Amino acid sequence: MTDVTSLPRLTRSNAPKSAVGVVHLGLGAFYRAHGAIYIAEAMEISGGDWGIVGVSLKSPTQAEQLKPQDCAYTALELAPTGRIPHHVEVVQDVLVAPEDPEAVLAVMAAETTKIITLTVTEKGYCHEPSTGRLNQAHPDIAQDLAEPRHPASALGFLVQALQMRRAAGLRPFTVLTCDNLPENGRVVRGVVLELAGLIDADLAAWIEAECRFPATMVDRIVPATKPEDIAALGDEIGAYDASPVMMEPFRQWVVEDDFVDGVRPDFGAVGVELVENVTPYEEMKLRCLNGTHSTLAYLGYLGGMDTISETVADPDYAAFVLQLWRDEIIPGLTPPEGVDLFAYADALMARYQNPAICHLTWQIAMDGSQKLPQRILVQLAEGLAAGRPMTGLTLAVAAWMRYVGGVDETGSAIDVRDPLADRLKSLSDAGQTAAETVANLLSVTEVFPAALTSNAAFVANVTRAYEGLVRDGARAMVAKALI
Ligand code: CS2
Repeated sequence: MTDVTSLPRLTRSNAPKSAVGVVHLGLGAFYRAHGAIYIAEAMEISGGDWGIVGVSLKSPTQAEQLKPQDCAYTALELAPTGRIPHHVEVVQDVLVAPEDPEAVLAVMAAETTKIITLTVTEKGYCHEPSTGRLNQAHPDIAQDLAEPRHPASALGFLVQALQMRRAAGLRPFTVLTCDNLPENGRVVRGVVLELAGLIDADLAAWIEAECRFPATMVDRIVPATKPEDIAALGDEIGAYDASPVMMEPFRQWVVEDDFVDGVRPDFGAVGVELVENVTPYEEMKLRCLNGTHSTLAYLGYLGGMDTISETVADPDYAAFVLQLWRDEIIPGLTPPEGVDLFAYADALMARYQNPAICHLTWQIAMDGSQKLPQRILVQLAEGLAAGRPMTGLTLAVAAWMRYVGGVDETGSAIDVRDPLADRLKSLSDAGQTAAETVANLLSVTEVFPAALTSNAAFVANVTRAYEGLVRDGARAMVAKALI
């Protein structure tokens, strides 16, 4: 294989840059493989000034990688049958918020900017998942409140930019969240209004009346890019792309059609589903896909599997997931109109099996304290209340508990990435017995709803599952769970 850095650097074509209409907060691989591509295609078909300025809220890495190639990049579609590189030029610039917050605010407040898209991950909303309220003790929110003109969080930037637009007599922008949260539009609206209200009550009233926060459901599997992906792509395209994105062929975007003054790219032309109510799509995707993804991530990782495709290649794990959909997840869902949930689940299995996608169980296992509530715990509590046994999702919770204990089945340390990692580890270590460890972890009220912690049968079952994982290991527990 050629030394990829010796190849010419990837660059833009001679096509003129499009004018900027979108600012994206939290530029990462997912958005570059999903929203950015839909927007690029919508512009190709129907025109419009929808170029994107990407903003990194913390790290300069994306800017360092993309700027030397004038923000062009490759989105590599990985099908079981072959690889298709797509050259993408929709990103016009990348800003790093801590380096130049004024530039970020200036572009967000520019009259030409109509939409702010966001992928800041679950924790970026600085809210308490169980209540949806703003976490005012969060250090970034404390900074936003202390110095609203020098914000730290995505919410702080939204509020200050809206303040600037209002002062300049401009219309607000649409805030389009693309994170995997239930009712994501309502969540971001709630925390923006709460933060704005603490800074300026009139501003909050204006945002409430004029701004729009459509809910969305986003879907595309985008595994993290590895150095070997960059090297292999170099051979294929004859250029060095320091920041390509890897993606499966499948994609879906369901968007509530509620934009400020109705102004948006021609999403309908490129397959975005514009609907009145996203909730049934969101629940289907969060529970069927993300719920089983997290389940496979913890049980797979503990079982020694590196990727999702490797995990579902094991017949017991595959049967276990099919059983989860059939007995625990689908019975709790109301399907979106015209959708057959069993066909949806079958298609998901094929996506998981795609051997071209190396999606690490470790990657999906990240930030479990922020993901578990909406992916697993809500449906678990609902299923138990409806009288279903829910033993599979209970095993998934026990696997998360075992995982955050930080030691795998061979005795090696697990690199647990989670905003609560230290606290979870101490709680786990403080337990002298399995029952104590489980009880300690269940006491984390930001994660576990009272409906579960007050359910004695659930507590006994999750404790038994945890003991089984410690004693027999994940593979044995998955096999035992099959009916
Ligand atoms: C995954 C998601 O990392 C994770 O937690 O479950 O990123 C998943 O791949 C996407 O939501 C698929 O749309």
